[in-house]
Amino acid sequence: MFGLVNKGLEDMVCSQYGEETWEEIKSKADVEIEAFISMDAYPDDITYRLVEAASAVMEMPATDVLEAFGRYWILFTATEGYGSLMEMAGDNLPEFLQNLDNLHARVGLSFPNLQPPSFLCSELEEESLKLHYYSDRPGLTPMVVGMLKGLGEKFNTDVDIQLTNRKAQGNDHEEVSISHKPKCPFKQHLHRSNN
Ligand code: 1DX
Repeated sequence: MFGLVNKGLEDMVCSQYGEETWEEIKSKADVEIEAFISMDAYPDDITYRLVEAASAVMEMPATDVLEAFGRYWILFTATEGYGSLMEMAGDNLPEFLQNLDNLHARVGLSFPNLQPPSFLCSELEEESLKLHYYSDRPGLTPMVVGMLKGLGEKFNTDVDIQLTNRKAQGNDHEEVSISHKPKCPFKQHLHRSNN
């Protein structure tokens, strides 16, 4: 995965636990890279090892690390130069989710070895939708759940997430049922002036 992902994990750990903890995690993961470069591609294995080591050092399940990181990613990308990329994808949750493949296609123009997942929306209703998440990478659904919660925060929207049809149960992709309700419709756009 692109270094931006590993840097995001580093940023989250350092902000909550400090740099010593991050060094301990890298050491435990047998990762000898001093500084990740956002726009360089690294083996996925590095990211998985860092998450496993973070889980051990922070004494929390790897799924919790992934979910916390997914949530963090929404803020992190906005402050790492991808704020306008995120703004362009929409100003409410359903619009953003329907534009995620476009967002990845845009990044893929500059970085052809991006391996983006694919997100499809169905059963679009006023306050609910079904999200279909297709990925070649195993085990990252908790990160996507965290990203959905982070988007809820970004758009001042209450979000309820149910994993309805799992890959682990033989489905070829993950299906997520999402209920969403703006906390205050008139304030929904405040995030634009806040960052
Ligand atoms: F719900 O693969 C909200 O390396 C969501 O299954 C989900 O293949 C927002 F460094 C720049 C760069 C680069 C910008 F310059 C990525 F190259 C991408 C910024 C997406 C914001 C996908 C990261 C593929 C790396 C993947 C989980 C799970 C998608 C990570 C989150 C908005 C992004 O992201 C899986 C790779 C960006 C960039 C966003 C992703 C790769 C997402 C979301 N993905 C790289």
